[in-house]
Amino acid sequence: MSDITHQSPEMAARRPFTPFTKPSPDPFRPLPHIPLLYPPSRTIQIMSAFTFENIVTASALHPKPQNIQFTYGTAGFRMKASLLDSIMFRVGLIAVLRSKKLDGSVIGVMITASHNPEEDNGVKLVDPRGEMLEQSWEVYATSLANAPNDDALVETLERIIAQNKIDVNKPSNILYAYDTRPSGPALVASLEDAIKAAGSSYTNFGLKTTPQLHYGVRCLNTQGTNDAYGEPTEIGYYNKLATAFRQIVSDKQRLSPLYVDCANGVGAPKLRELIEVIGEDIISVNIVNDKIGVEGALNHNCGADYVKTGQRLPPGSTVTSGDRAASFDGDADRLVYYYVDTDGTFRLLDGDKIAGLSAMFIMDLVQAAGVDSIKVGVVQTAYANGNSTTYLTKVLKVPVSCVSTGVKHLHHEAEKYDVGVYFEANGHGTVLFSAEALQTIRTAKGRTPAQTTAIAQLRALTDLINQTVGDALSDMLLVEAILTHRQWSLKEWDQAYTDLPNRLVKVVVANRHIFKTTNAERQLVEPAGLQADIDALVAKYTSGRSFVRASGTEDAVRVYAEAATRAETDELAFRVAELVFDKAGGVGTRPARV
Ligand code: G16
Repeated sequence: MSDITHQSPEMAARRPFTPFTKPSPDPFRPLPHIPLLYPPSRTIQIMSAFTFENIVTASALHPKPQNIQFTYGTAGFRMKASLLDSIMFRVGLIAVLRSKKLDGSVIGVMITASHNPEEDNGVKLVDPRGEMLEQSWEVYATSLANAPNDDALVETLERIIAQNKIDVNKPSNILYAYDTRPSGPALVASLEDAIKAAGSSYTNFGLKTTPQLHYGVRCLNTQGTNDAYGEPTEIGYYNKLATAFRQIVSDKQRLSPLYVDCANGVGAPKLRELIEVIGEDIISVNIVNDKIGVEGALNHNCGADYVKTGQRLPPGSTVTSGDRAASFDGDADRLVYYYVDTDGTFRLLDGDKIAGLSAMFIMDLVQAAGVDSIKVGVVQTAYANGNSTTYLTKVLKVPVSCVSTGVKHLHHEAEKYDVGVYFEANGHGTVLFSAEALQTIRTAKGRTPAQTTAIAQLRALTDLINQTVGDALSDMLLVEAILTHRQWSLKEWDQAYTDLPNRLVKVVVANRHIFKTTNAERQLVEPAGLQADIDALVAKYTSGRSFVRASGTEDAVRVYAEAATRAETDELAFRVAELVFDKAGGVGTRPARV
C-alpha cells in the first residue's frame, strides 16, 4: 500500500499546476488553516497473527456500556461521542474481517458524524470500490457492537468467520480518516487498538472529507489495474478534479465568486487546498464558516442541513441579491446552492435541483457527442420535491426511481443505469457511469469538431465527478462547470421548475425504532393506524403529501410535508408532527408551529 501523507496548501500554492505529479512529501509541516490533530502517519505493517487472546486483552479497555442497544443507521453508527468507544473498537474488528474476506483489499473507516452537532460522532465503513459497506455486513457490525461481554464478542467473531469462511491468516489492510470533531483523537485510538490487536496493517489518511476517504480506498484497491481510479493521495484527488474542471471550463468566461459556507468543518481547509490547485484564475470562492478550531461551531447555525431544513441563510451571512452561494455539511459530502432574489426572497437550489441540472447537461452532452446509446436515469427518495420528479419525467423525460433514504440505497439503484444521477434532496449525491458507458465515452470518435469537443467534455466529466460517493467538492465543481458552460446565474438555473412549498419537522419520541415503513419509506406500517390518520390529514390540502420515518442518524422522527401553498404546507407539516408526538410517544416539548 502507498504511503499517504498530508499535502500542505502552502506547498500547493508555491507549486505551478502540474497534474498527476506527486509533491515531495513534507509530512511534518502542519496545515496552515487547521490545528493538526495527529502527526501524519505512514502505513503500519503489522506482522502479528490474528488471535482471540490478543483481541480479548485489548477489548478489556473498551467495554460495551450496559443497557444500550446499538443500531447501524443510515450511514453507520452515530450517536453521542461519549458512547462510541466500544463501537469504534468493534468496527475496527469488522473492518479487519471484511478485508480478510476480500483477500486483503483495503477497507475504509471514516470517523465522522457528518451533519450532526459537534458532541456527536460516528463511523462509516467503506467497501473496496469506495462504496458503502455491503448491507449484509451491517448485520454483523450490529451483532458485534451489541455483544454484551468478551465471551459474546468472541462467539460473534467466530460466527462471522465461520459463516463467511474467512481465512484469518490472510492479510488485511485498513485506511482510516477523521473529520475535525474534538472527539476524533480518542476514537482513532480505540479503532487502532482493535486493528493492532487483530494483527492488521493500516494507514492513517489523516484529516479528510468523507468523500476523500472513499476516493483513497478505491484508488488503493485499483492501483495498477485497467480500472485504476487515480493516485491514492490527497494531491492526487485534487489534481484529478482540477485537471477535469480546467478542461471543461477552458475557453469559457469565468463566473462571479461563489460564497461557500463550510459548516465550520473539514470542508473549509480542503476547499482552500482544492482552489489553490485549480488556480484562482479559473475559479474564485469566498470561504465562510471556516472556524474549525472553535468549540461548538461545527454545523451550528450553518451548513447544508441548516440551510436546507430551515430554508434560510445562515445567520450573519452577507449574501445579497446577485450573489451566488452554497453550503457544505460538516464532512463535506453534501452540497446545496442558494441565492437571494431581487425581492429579498431566499431561494434554495437543493439536491433535487442539482440532479435536474446534471441530468439535463449530461443528456445534452451525450447527444452532442453522438453517443446517444447511453441512457440517463435519475434516482430520488421520498424527500424529492414533487415538482422535481414532474420536471424529470415530463420535461427531461428521464426514468426516475424512488428508493429509501441513504446513499447506500441510491448508489445501488443508480448502478442500474448507463449514467445514474442520484441526489437526495438534502444535497447528498453524485453521478455514476457504468463500465459500458465509460468504454463508449473513452472509445468514441467525433465525426465533427463539435462532436469531438463534446466527447472530450464527457470524458472530463467522468473524472470530475466522484464515482464513489456524494462529494461536496466534486459536486460543486460539477455545478460550477455546468453554469460556466451555460453562463447561467443561479436564478436562470432555478427557472427549470418551481419547488412545491415543503417543510421538514423533527419530532423527538421515546422510541423511534417503533416506526416501520414501506413503499420506499412513503408509508408507515407501524405504529398501527398512524398512516390512516396522516392520510386523512393530507386529503384536506391541495397537492398535499406527507410522510413520516425514523431518522437513521439522529434520535428523532422526521416529518416531511408539501402542499400547494406555504401556509398549507406549514400547517400540514405541524399537524402531522403533532399527531406523531401525541400518538407515538412524543417526549419533551410538543412541536411548535414556527
Ligand atoms: C446521511 C446519509 C444520507 C442521508 C442522511 C440523513 O447523511 O449518508 O444518505 O440522507 O444521513 O439520514 P436520516 O434522515 O436517516 O437521518 P450524512 O451527510 O449525515 O452522512
